[in-house]
Amino acid sequence: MSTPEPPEHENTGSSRRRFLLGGALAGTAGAAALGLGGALTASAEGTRGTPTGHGGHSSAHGGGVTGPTFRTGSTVDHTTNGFHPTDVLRDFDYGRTSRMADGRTLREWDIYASDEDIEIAPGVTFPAWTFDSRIPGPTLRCTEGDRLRVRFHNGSAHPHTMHFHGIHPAEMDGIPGAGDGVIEPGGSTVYEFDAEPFGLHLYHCHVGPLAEHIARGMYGTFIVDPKQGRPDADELVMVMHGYNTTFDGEGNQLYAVNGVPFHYMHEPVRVRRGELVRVYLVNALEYDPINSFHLHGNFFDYYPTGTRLEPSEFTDTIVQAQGQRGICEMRFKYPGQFMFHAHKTEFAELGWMGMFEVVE
Ligand SMILES: [Cu+2]
Repeated sequence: MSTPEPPEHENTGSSRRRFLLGGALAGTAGAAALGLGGALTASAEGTRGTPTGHGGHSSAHGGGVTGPTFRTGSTVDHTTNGFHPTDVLRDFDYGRTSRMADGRTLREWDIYASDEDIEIAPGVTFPAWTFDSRIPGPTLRCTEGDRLRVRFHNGSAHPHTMHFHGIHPAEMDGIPGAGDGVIEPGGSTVYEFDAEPFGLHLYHCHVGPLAEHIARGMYGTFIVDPKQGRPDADELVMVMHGYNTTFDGEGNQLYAVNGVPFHYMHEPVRVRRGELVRVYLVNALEYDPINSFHLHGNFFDYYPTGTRLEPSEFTDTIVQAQGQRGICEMRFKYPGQFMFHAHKTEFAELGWMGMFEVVE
């Protein structure tokens, strides 16, 4: 069976505070956006000549065989950001639970949209629009057949919604013109529906211009566990995405998993040799048609969308278009460090790479 459910999750005060502050912060977002291209350049200049640790040729632009200079070495300020990508990996939000008259489980969440300046590379802040002040938004988790009630509060200066993938009534679809439609700044609504089908899904804002609302950071993982559970495993969430720091809608300048480019190069994902590792892999990347996941030194079972209990493939590389997702299950035979990255090498070199550290 799946890992036992932890005690009831409590929404932190910080989400609420940020909700209240959202309107006040919004005024600075535009100015930050305008300065971002310069900031990225300034960051590269600032690290010119910094040793990169591999002893290879390092060009003036921090490239060469070592890639960007922030791939190794300096990191972002996670405390100021208010979330940490290592914690995001295993942070499952089961909501507040109660029993309904018919015996089913009711799960309730309060989710807050807010505008946040997030440091995505050393010295580079991105004016993000977020769910619960983080990128990606919280991983909402339930069991098939549960009743779900999501109260959405818009503390951002922009209109937003929450659109869930899954099977639900039209008025709960979280798009303009359906149910409460677009939720204006300061407004709120309730999305309520049953959890189906079991599998790995996602949610995201569905307000136009849709590409920008998603690219700004408004997406998260939505896991519906099968009633019978899945075998015990060390479970990890990885949301693939990008940052279009120039806001031109032409591709992305940085790529990441769980909010910060290169993060798992600085802090490898620690797993145990021989233990089943289950990665819930979601592609939320905007502006590029496909993304991919490649694992070194190992193969994995792949369950597309997680809606079947039998894998479709045993492989070391999969591709996902935007909105596609799937479960990767692996066991590491050998200890040591093993890379994982987009096999679109351009994305890897711009941040979408990391390491597993396999320990005994
Ligand atoms: Cu939005």
